[in-house]
Amino acid sequence: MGLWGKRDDMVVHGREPFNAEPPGTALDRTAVTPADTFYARNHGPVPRLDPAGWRLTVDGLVARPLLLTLAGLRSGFDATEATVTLQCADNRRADLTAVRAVPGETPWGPGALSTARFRGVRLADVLARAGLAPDAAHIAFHAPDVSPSADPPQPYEVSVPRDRALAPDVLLAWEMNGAPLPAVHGAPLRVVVPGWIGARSVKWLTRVTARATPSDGWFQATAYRLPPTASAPEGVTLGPLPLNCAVLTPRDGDVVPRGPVRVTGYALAGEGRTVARVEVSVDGGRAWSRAALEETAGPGVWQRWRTTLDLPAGDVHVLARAWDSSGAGMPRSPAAVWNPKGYVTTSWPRVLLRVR
Ligand SMILES: Nc1nc2c(c(=O)[nH]1)N[C@H]1C(S)=C(S)[C@@H](COP(=O)(O)O)O[C@H]1N2
Ligand SMILES: [Mo]
Repeated sequence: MGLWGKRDDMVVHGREPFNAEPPGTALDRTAVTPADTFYARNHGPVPRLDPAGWRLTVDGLVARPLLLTLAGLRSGFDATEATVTLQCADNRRADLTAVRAVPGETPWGPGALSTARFRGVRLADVLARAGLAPDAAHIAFHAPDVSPSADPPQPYEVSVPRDRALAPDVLLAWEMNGAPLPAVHGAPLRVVVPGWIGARSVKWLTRVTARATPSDGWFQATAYRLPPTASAPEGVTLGPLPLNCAVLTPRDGDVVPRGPVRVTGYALAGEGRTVARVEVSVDGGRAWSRAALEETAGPGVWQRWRTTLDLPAGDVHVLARAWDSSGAGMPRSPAAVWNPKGYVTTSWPRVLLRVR
């Protein structure tokens, strides 16, 4: 077993803070990702919180501030369970760094996403108990892990707008795949915001604060933003995820034998949507064939796809593209979505296979 209970063949981008993604061959195997295979994205050292001494504070613009124990959360609210795909804004950054360097940021492959069954309570129920004030427009999530990469170094804190926080799919979860949350995934309690960048799903949650404005923490105000453009002079705070797809096996650069080759991958539509169609091309995008797509487990949950391609000898580029249930497709070129931090890659994936 590797670091933090992960499988030995994880692609480890950093040991401290611990950042790792599963290889495509492992991610591809099951619709729900086992805990030892689930990607890990951390900005600081993993805190070890004692579940017995842990408390959740709910404060800010509320009528009745709360101080909750884990037992109080479990017994005081209705528990619910959901299958959720988490995807980091860093997923597939390697495809952008191939266009132009993204200095200082890890070139994640297509494995910075995973799917689990989460069990917990609805954030909306907890906020209802506290009594949200009318001017509470944002809900901030605070954790004790101090990130040395933040400027200045500070604990992890981000927020989501009130409407998103109150939707019934946003959970405060203590269980993942039927077991207590592992330390590296946020024990004893984490936020789960389906369909939004993983950065909003705060681990090791200790405080929920209702505010009039977004969190002014570095991870909200500075990181996980797209820089200003002519049409968005303030920059854009990342929230909902766009449609994405990737090839998982074979891997980019693999040598494969001639003849039929099984190619697999995934597609993921954003919040509230499902994937309608995935297509694959081996001739640079002139001819396309439809891949077999796994049935959806619900909006925003990844769907795996597979196809068998008869490849000629030589170097072959496999391209993939997807459409979601609203009819939206993906931009072809990674250059079209390149940004200085390399966030939210959504262009057609392209892998090179050396057919011998
Ligand atoms: N407290 C805290 N929460 C956090 C982070 C963190 O560094 N600290 N990383 C965020 C990011 S960027 C992502 S993508 C997800 C990753 O969750 P995972 O490690 O369980 O896969 O957690 C989010 N929650
Ligand atoms: Mo992330």
